[in-house]
Amino acid sequence: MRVRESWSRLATTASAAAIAAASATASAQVDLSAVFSPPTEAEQQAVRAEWAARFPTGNNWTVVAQGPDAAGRTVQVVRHDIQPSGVHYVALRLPLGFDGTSEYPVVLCLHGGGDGVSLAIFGSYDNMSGTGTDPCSGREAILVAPSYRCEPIITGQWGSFLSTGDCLLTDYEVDDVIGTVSGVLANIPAADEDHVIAWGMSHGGGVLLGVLARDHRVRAGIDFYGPADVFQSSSQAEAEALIASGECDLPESWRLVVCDYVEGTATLEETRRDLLRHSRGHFVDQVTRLDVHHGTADPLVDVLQSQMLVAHVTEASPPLATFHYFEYPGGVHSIASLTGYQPRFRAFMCSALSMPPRKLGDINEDGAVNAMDMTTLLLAWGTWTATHRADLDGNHTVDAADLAIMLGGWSS
Ligand SMILES: [Ca+2]
Ligand SMILES: [Ca+2]
Repeated sequence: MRVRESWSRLATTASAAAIAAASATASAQVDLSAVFSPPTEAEQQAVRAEWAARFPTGNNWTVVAQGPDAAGRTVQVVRHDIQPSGVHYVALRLPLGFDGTSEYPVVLCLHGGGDGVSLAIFGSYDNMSGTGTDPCSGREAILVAPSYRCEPIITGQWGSFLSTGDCLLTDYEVDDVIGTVSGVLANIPAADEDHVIAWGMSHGGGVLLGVLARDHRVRAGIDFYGPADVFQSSSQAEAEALIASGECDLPESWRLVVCDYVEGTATLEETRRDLLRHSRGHFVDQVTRLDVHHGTADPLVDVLQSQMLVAHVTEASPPLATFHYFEYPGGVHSIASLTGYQPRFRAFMCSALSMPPRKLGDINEDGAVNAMDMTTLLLAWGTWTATHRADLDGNHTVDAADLAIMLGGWSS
C-alpha cells in the first residue's frame, strides 16, 4: 500500500490536460475496463458492511491549547483518542460570548489535500457564510475542523499538532470525522445534536460524502468539487494514461490504488473495493440534505464525478429531502473561481441551521412519519447488514424493533 502525499504536488505535476494528452497514446497499451466497470450490488453491500463495523468514538477529550481570535471568539485545539489510529487532533472555534449555557449548531469544516489544516479555515467559513452578519443565519455555530490521520493541525501561536495513524491510502479520514462528531457531542453539552452540518472541499468534499453516508447525526452537507464516483470513463482514461506513462507514484488515493493493481500488489477485488470506498456517490441513498458545487474546468477532480453524483441522487430511494447541484462554466479547483457561489452557500446554511429537530421514524426527514417512511423501512427489512436510515435503533438490522419505533411516532 502506498503512502499518501499532498494534492498540491499533484497539481504541479499532473493536470488533467497533461493526462488526457498522454492518454491519446496510452489507451492502446492498457485496458482497465475490468477495474472500472460499474460496481455490483454485492460489492456495495460489502462496503456498507465494512463501514458499519467501523464507527469510532473519541475518548480522553482534552483541550491542549486555547486562546481568543482577533474577534474575541475562543479557539481551541483538542486532543482525543480514536481507535485504532491513536491520537487525533481537532481545532474548534466557539461562538462569540459562548458560556456553555445555550445550544449552538455544529459546523464541520473539512479541508482538502494531505497537508493538514490551519486555523485559517475558520476565516474561510466566515467569508463563505457571512456568519454573524447574515440575517437568516441568526446565531453562530461551533466550528469544528478535524485533522485527518497522519496530518497536523497548524496554528501560528501554538505550533503544530500531528495526529497519529498510518499514512495509508484508505477512506479512514471519514472515520476520523465520525470520531470527532462523537467527541464533540459527548464533551460539549452546548453542541446541538439536531444541527450537525458539514461542508468540505476537494478531498474534504469526498470525505463529506462519506460522512453523510455513514453518520446520520450529520444531517446536511455542502460538497465543493469532491471526488464522488471514479467508476466512469474519464477516471479510467486518466488511470490508463498514468500507467502507460510510468507515473504511478503520483499522489492522490484512487489513482494509486490502480497502480497497486497493475503492479500486482492488489487483486482486482481489492482494487475495486478500494475504488468503491472512494466513490461515495453510490451510497447517496443514505444522505438527507446535500448541495454540490463544481467547476466545469476543474483540472484535478473532473466535473463528471459530480455529474455522476447527480445521477445517483436521481435514482436514490428514498429521495433526498433537499438536493441542489450547481455547475460553474470555466470554474476550476478553487472556491473563488465558482462565481456566484456565496448566496447559494448562505441559503443552504440558513436552511440547515434552522431545520426542525429530527423526528424519530421520519426516515426521509419530510416532517411526517407516514407511509413513505414505512415503504423505505420495508424495502430494507431483514436483508440489511450495515448502517441504514431505517435502522432506527442502530443495531445494523432493520426488523420489528425498528417498525415498533416507527409506529410509536406515527403521525398520519
Ligand atoms: Ca417522513
Ligand atoms: Ca434495527
